[in-house]
Order: sequence, then structure tokens, then C-alpha cells
Amino acid sequence: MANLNGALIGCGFFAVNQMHAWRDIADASIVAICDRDPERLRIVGDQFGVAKRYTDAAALFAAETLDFVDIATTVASHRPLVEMAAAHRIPVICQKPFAPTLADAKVMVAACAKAGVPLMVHENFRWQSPIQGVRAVLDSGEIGTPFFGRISFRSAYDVFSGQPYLATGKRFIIEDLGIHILDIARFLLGDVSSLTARTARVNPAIAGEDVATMLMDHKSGATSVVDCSYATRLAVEPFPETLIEIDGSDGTLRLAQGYQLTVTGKSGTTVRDISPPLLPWASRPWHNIQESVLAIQRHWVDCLASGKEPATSGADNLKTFALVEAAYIGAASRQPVQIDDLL
Ligand code: NAD
Ligand code: 89V
Repeated sequence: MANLNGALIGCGFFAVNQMHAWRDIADASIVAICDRDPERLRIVGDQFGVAKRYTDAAALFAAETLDFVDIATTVASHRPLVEMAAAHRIPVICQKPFAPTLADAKVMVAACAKAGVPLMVHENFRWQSPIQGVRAVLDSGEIGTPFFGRISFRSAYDVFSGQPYLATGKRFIIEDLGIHILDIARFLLGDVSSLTARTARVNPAIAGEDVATMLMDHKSGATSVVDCSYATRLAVEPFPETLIEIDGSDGTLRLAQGYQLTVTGKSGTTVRDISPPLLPWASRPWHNIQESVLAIQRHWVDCLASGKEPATSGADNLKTFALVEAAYIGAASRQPVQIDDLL
């Protein structure tokens, strides 16, 4: 496969993981980087040996010949940057949350479709190897047809020290973290027809909600509960593990803290440790997220080479984003929200 030349826009907290992962992928190289903050540009450029540096994305697009661009800025800049990539006909990866609103997200997906450029949202949690392990059990048929799921992320980890902006937005846990957990629910149990939500803010020092509980009807007939909290102090801090319970017609699976997967199904009960690998550049407890960054970026390169649509394409991500919007609408109204009405 020919080497793909990419550029990274946004050299902040999380982009460092993306740069490490690009370095591990033989078929792609980051040949230029961009950040409006010269200090971040210097730090990341020096760390990864990238000489071509821009403080303005328009200048980057004008000067470079690129096979793709990887947008790792925060949400406010996603729409203009994705539209810029579409205007230059450059395939684009964009970090989650894809857009400030579902209306913006729809316009961005339409812009890339019109320009004929591939678009993938960097929705990486479903690429964590324990989550892929759960999917493989469902695919094996061992527990039959799922009728119930609980996908749970409860923690008191201080996410604000690394990502201070998370404390200041009117929207917090659903938009930033719940978006991943809702996507996992879709990945495991399929698309959603309706959602009921309740939220709370427990931490008085932040602006948005830090607790969210969502009940969903899946089109398959399954029911799921997605529950997220950053106000849950536990004896052993589980960050950033997603815990999963699925009941099926022929058995059950439980992904418990410590990446322990118990499956009771047609062939009896098995208990396995499905801990993610610790990549050489990764650090605990972030290693499962870091490993998923490498997996999703590899997937992107495979998709560009084969012309396949990425699993978390812009069009796919609209269905996850609609769940985020539905959760905020439903928490405010205390009424169930029909998902197809939003799409
Ligand atoms: P950050 O604030 O640390 O970094 C963002 C960087 O983008 C900053 O250096 C900023 O100067 C730069 N920037 C902003 N607008 C720009 C523009 N128009 N042009 C050039 N540079 C610009 O934020 P972060 O914590 O790294 O988060 C970035 C994105 O990654 C967010 O959307 C966040 O939700 C997402 N994120 C994803 C995961 C995951 O697991 N998928 C984890 C953490 C963060
Ligand atoms: O994955 C994320 O988007 C991060 C974190 C895990 C801290 O919520 O912002």
C-alpha cells in the first residue's frame, strides 16, 4: 500500500495519543501539523519530529498536498475545519463530539458527501479490545439473541486536570463521555428507537451535568440502560473502564471491573481476563483508550485503501449524536424522545 500523507490539526492533550498511534502505522505518516497555539505546535512538533508547522489551518490546506487530515481540536472548530477539508477534497477524520449540535453535524456530513470525501468520526471507545471481545461473543451466538443490556461508566476520576474545558461547558458528561457509551450501546445492541433520560449535577464546581441515566428501546426489541457518572467514588477507581451486562435468550455476559469477562451460554460458563495490551507509549489507566486510538486509525487507513466506509463514518455517527441530543431534550422535558424524529 502507498504511504498516506496526513496532517494533524489540533496539538493538544489528546492529540499526543493520535501522534503516537500514527507513528505505529507503517502505511501513514503525519507530514504537517497545525495549532493556533505556537507553544503546542512546538511541543508536539519537537516530540514527533514534524518540521512543517502551521498556526492557521487555511494556510496548511493551501500549502500541503495531503491524503487525509486528522482534526483533534475541541468541538467549536470542528464544523469550519471539516468544511475546509471538504472544500479541498481531503478525506477527513474528526474528533468527537463531532459538532456542537445535530444540525451542524448533518451539514458537515452533507458537505463531505457532496465533495465525495471519506469522513470518519474519531469515535474510538467501540475499538477498545474488551468491547470488541464482547461484540465477538454476541457474534458467536453463544448467548442467543440479546434482550437486555446495561452499559455503565461510573467514576470519580479527575478528568478536569487534563481537560479543564470539561468543567466549563453547560453540557458535560453526556456530550463528552456518554457519547462514547451510547455509541457502544448502538454497536452492541443496534440502532435505537426511543430514549428516556435523567441527569444531575453533583459536583458544584462544574457547569454541566456529571450524572446521566438513559433508558433505550433498540429497534431489535432489546432494552438497554446506559448510565454514566463522574460523581461515583468507589473502593477501586475503575476509570476509564466501561462495564457491560447483556442478557440473551440463551445466556448472559458480564464485563466486570478489571476486564473480567464471564460468559454463561450454550457451552457453559467461561471466565476470561480480556485486559487490553499496554502499548509501549501508553500509560495506565489510559491504556485501553490509547490502544483504541491505534485501532481506529488503522481502520481508517484500511478504509482509505479499500474504499470501504469507516464503521464510525459521519453518517453512522449522526445516529449516535442523535442519542446525545435526545438525552438532553429528554432530561429537560422528562419525556421519552423518538430518535427517528431527530434524524
Ligand atoms: P485541548 O484543548 O487540549 O486541545 C485542542 C487543541 O486544538 C489546542 O491546542 C488548541 O489550541 C487547538 N485548536 C483549537 N481550535 C483550533 C483551530 N481552529 N485551529 C488550530 N488549532 C486549534 O483539547 P483535547 O482535550 O485534546 O480535546 C480535543 C478533542 O479530542 C475534543 O473534541 C475532545 O472531546 C476529544 N477527546 C477525545 C478523546 C477520545 O477518547 N476520543 C479523549 C479526550 C479528548
Ligand atoms: O474520551 C473522552 O472523550 C475523554 C474522557 C475519557 C476524559 O471523557 O474526554
